[in-house]
Parts: sequence; structure tokens; C-alpha cells
Amino acid sequence: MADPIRVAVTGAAGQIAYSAIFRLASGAVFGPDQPVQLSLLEIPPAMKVLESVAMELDDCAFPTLTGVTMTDQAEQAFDGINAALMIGSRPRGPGMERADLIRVNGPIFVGQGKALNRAASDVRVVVVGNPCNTNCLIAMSNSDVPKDRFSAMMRLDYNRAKTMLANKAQVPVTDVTNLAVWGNHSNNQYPDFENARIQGRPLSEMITDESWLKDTFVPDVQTRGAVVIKARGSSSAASGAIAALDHLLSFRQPTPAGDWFVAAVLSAGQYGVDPGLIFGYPLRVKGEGWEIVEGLTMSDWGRTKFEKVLDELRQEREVVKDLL
Ligand code: NAX
Repeated sequence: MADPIRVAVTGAAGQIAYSAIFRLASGAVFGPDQPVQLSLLEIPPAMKVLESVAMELDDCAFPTLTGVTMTDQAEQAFDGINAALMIGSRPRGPGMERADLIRVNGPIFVGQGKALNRAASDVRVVVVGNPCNTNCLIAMSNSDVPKDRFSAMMRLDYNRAKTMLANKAQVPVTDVTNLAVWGNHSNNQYPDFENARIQGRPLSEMITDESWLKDTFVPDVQTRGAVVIKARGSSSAASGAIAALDHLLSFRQPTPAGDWFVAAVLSAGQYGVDPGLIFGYPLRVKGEGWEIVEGLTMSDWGRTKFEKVLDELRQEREVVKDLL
């Protein structure tokens, strides 16, 4: 058996974690021959619920699960870990603006960013807790972990967009490729149908209804989270967990030839984004690291969407500048 991979999950008593943890433990993510140790972080009031998660893990008798630790101390949770799923944060309450949420959750990522210095040298950090791009920026700015190890999750947006396009074209989701989602995990994200391909051909050959693409597809992807909340009474959980695990795996596996995956990473100025922002880009794995796919083009309409979400991220950075 290989050495165990040590995965920290924050917000481990929450609903996304409840869907993610059992998949991690079962071997569904890293395979049946890869032992996994889980390090579960919560805040003190949630520790009792977290104990019940550990009990259920015991009750599954997973052959791949070789250890579980539970703690409310980030330094302990991140000690020696190879991957961190940073899900823990407070949800947006009634009447709370996005800026309020940023100010409430931002400080969590200052302390946890510092605690990540205890991680193993190969650690990869995935920030899921919202506002995830800016929380990722805060954690990265407060940590000595190399900046290319940090990313924020746009994968749920990507998965949602992929299914909507596949349904419209009446093809399997696997036929939709080269789909970028630019910018921020927010209502201003830009799911880019212009560069997407279906069955290897430009999407515009398969979906000719441009008004559907601009006036239905884009806003439906942007607001899908709110639609799920309305139907379910709480925010997306299983799909969020699956997206987080897809995201984690995409950084560990070769990217399929000719395609890319989507995550928010540190910009070095690609596509005119301010260097230093955590921006959603199309990526490919390259060696042990990754690279941003460059050279994609956008119409003026697409560029307007792109500039809007870029501006939103600039404003978010301004709100938390004292935490960076
Ligand atoms: P829950 O409220 O069910 O769980 C959050 C958990 O985090 C709670 O158990 C809470 O005790 C814990 N927590 C709070 N502060 C903490 C801290 N300082 N350290 C450790 N744990 C802490 O929310 P859930 O539905 O699991 O969602 C978690 C986060 O994911 C939210 O911020 C949510 O907005 C975000 N999402 C992000 C998505 C994305 O695409 N990036 C999509 C799904 C989801 O909406």
C-alpha cells in the first residue's frame, strides 16, 4: 500500500463536507489502493456534530480510511497534510450584502492561511467557502505555502454550464469541451460559450440560437445557486462536494488532450487581469504544476462580461485589503 494521503477538510460538520468526506474515505476519489487520512476542522459549537460524522465513518468500515482526526485548531488540522478542502465559513444571512459576508468570512482565512504553513511541501489548497476567490486571496497572502498551490472553486459553475449546454444540444455532457468560466464564483461570472466545442466542433455550429446563449444560458448559470436554494431550502451540497473533488483531481491528473479544466488561480496578468487577483481561468496541468490556457479570443459582448466580473474582483480585494 502507498503512504496515506492526508486531506484536511474545514467546515467538516457542514453539508458540503458531509457529501465530500465519505467519498474521500471510500476510495472513490484517490482510488482503491490509496490510503487516506482525514483531518477534520470545525469550530467548537460544531464539534459534537463532527463526532457523529466520525462515528458514521467508523460505521462504514472503509478499507482505504487509515485515520481520522478532529480538531478546532487549524494548526493541528493542517499539520503534514497533502491537500486542504477549505469549506468552512459562515453562510450569508438574511439582509447580508456580499461585502458584509466578505468581512465576516475573510478573517477566518487569515488564521487558516498562516496555519497552512504546517502542511506538507506538496500541499494543494482548494478554497470553497464563499466568497471563495477572495478568501483564497486572503489565505494565500497570509501563508508561506507557494502561491501556485492555491486555487478557488469555479468547478460547480463549470459543471452546471456543461450540463445546460449538453441538454440544449441534446448530447452527452462528455461531448461538451473547451468550456471556460471566467472570473469570480458569483452572479457576475462569465460562462464562455464562445470558445466551447461540442463533439469537437465550434459550439455555434450545434447551438445556433444566440439569444438563448446570451439571454438564458449565461444568466441561468450565474443564478443557478439561488434557484437550487429556492427549491431545496438550503444551498447546493452534493453538487458542491462533487465539484470540489473534481477540482482536486483535475490538478492531480493529466488534462485530456485539447481540453482544459476551470479553477480560479493567481493571475499573472493573463487576459488583462490585474496581477495578484484570484481569477477563474481555463487551466491545464503541466508537469507537477499547471498553466493558464492562453490565446483564447472573445467578442466585444464577451469582453464586456469579462470586464464586469474583473471589476467585481477588484472591488472585493479593496474590501479586504487590510487582511492581505
Ligand atoms: P454549512 O453551513 O452547512 O457548513 C459550513 C461549516 O463551516 C459549518 O459546520 C460551520 O460550523 C463551519 N465553520 C464556520 N466557521 C469555521 C471556521 N472558522 N473553521 C472551520 N469551520 C468553520 O455550509 P455548506 O453548505 O457546507 O457551504 C460551505 C461553504 O461553501 C459556504 O461558504 C458556501 O457559500 C460555499 N459554497 C461554495 C461554492 C463554490 O462554488 N465555490 C458552491 C457551494 C457552496 O455554496
